[in-house]
This record gives sequence, C-alpha cells and structure tokens, in this order.
Amino acid sequence: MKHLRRFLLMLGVVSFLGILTGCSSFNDNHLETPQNDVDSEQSESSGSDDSTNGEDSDDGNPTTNELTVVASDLDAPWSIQKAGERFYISERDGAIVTIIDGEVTRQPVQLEKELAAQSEAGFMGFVLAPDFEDSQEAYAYYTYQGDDGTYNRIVTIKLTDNEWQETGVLLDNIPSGNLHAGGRLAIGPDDKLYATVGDIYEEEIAQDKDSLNGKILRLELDGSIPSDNPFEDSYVYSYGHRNPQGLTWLSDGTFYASEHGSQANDEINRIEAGKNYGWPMIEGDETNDDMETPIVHSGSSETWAPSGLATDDDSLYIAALRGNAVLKMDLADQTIEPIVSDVGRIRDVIVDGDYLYFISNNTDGRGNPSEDDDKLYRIGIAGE
Ligand SMILES: [Ca+2]
Repeated sequence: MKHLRRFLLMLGVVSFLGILTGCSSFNDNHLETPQNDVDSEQSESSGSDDSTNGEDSDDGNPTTNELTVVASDLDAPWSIQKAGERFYISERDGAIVTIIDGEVTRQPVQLEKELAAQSEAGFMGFVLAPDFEDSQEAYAYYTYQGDDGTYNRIVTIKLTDNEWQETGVLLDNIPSGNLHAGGRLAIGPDDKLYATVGDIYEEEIAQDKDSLNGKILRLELDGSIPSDNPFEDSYVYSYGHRNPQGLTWLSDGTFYASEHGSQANDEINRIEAGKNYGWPMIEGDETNDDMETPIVHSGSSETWAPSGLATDDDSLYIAALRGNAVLKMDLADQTIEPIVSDVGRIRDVIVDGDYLYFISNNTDGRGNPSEDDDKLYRIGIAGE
C-alpha cells in the first residue's frame, strides 16, 4: 500500500513539475570564458524547466527532498520574508507579493523616488521590522534616478490596506550605477540593520573607508550610526567587498556574507567588524596580511553568482544565480554541493524550521523563464 501511495505521489509530482532531468546542470552552466567580469550575475541559463532532484517523495515528510511549488507567476522576485504562515516577497519593479495558503496577492509600493530600471537595480532589499505584527513596518533598499546619477537609499515602508507606502529615509545618496548595486538587507542578532552595497564597478572604491560602496553597512533601526561601529561616525562595518548580496548569522552570532567575485572567484566570507575582505587587491586563494580570505570560493573557472544566504547552523544555503542551484555548504567540512538545480537562477533562500524556501529569478531578463515563472519553492531539509 505504501509503495502504491508513493508511486501515485511520484506520478503526481512528475506530472505537476515536469520531467525529471537530474541535476547535471550545475557544472554544465559555469562560465567558460572570463567575460563574466562584466557582471557575474549574467546568466546563460538554458534550463528553467521545473524538476525535482529525483529524490524520494514520501507523504510530505520534510526528511525527504520533495520539491514543492508554493507560488507561481512572481515577477523578478528578490527577497523572501515570512511572518507567521504568510510570506512577503519583494519584486524588483516595486511591488510586494504576499502569499498565504497558496493565495497570491500583489501589493503596490508607493515610493518617494522613481525606481531606476538598470538591470541590477530596483526594489531589492526588504526585511520586516522585528515588531512587524504590530507596526506593519518594514525596511527596503531601492535604486532611483537622481538629478545627477543613480543612487540607492534605505527606507522604512508601512503596510496599510494592502498597499505599502514609503514613510521615512534611514540612509540616502548611496552611489549606484549600471552594475554591482548590492541590495541585501538583514536584521542581525544584535537588532541592527545590515545592508550590502556593491562597488558600482569602480573597484578601488571598495578600499576607501570614506565611501559607502563595496561595503557591508550597519545601521540602527532608526537610521543612526551605532556607537559601537568599528569606524567612528561611519556606517561601514566591513570593507573590500565587490558585490555582496547575501547575509546570515548562526545562532552563536557567527556572521557570513556571500559576494559576487570577478572572473568567477565567488566568495563566502566570515564577516567581522572592521575587517578588509580584499577586493580588488586579492581574490580567490590570494592572501595579504591585512586582508581576509574567503572561507570558500568558487575558484577561477566556476561561477555561482551567489545572492541570498541562509543557515540552519549545520550548513549554509546559497542562492546561486549563474549556478542555477541552491548550494549547500557543510559548515563542518566546508564542502559544497547543489541540493536543487534545474529550476533556473535562484535569488534568495530562507530556512524555516524543517524547510528551505527559495525563489527562482528567471524573469529579470537574464534567465529563460517558463510560462509561470518565477516561483517560490519549498524543500525539506530535516534529517539530512
Ligand atoms: Ca574577498
């Protein structure tokens, strides 16, 4: 009986999700020429067909790797947030999609400035306030066209009657550009707001501690500079970054960030206050006495294009755009393997109990979207 149920369940999964194609694309899709220095987010993805990893499915038990579509038809989604059973997902064109019990509602976001339309810009970072259930407030990072160029700003937004409104500015005039805008926001275990800012393709700027570019920033939730930041009167928390886009903390406070490298060389760094992560002086295995080398990197021939980052304290889960995969890095031995592939580019990932939730990112102009992309997916991670 159990075998019959499993067979029928497998049939349902196959017919719903499409053809099983295995997980060969991870190594097939890496960049073979160094042209990705233009932008390691760019994708030559050929596979956005839905599939599972071919693992057993078994009654929805999260100890199995059954891949489930939670929501479809997302439009260039960027950040996943969850409050209770309800998801909130930012979309780059300036909307927030909320999902509960499979019901998808798109909430417009009224911003004070016009969103910039550059390919790595828009409405990106988004994190719910710690008191969201009461305040209905969140923080957002977006790119806009100013009088003399493009800028990023970090703002508060508030949800009223199914619509979000910008209500305040925490940090403005962060220089932006055509590439490497950064864009991730996260609230740390210290209740500070962290933001990743890219080098806007002006690499020397990452070593300039007076610039906000090529940095990880740390703000109070009211936008002021924390008194214990490593540099006096500065939002800069760490520097020497190229285009960091993922932030996560272990329960013991250990802090990790993902970063798009040049010529492949994508990085996972352990972040500490005031430290220099090397760009553009060192990359990959290169060392310098005053600089930090990554705990892992993709090497000079493989491109992950890592964006969102999450952890369950045993592993890091890395949303890989060009890698077309959710990568799992074992924290004990630092090995990396893809746990989901062949759903295309992956932008963000969160851990929630026994499940991993992640969003594809095939509709931003660089992917190969299927008709109902992009999607929010769920996969069980308990007992792995
Ligand atoms: Ca580095």
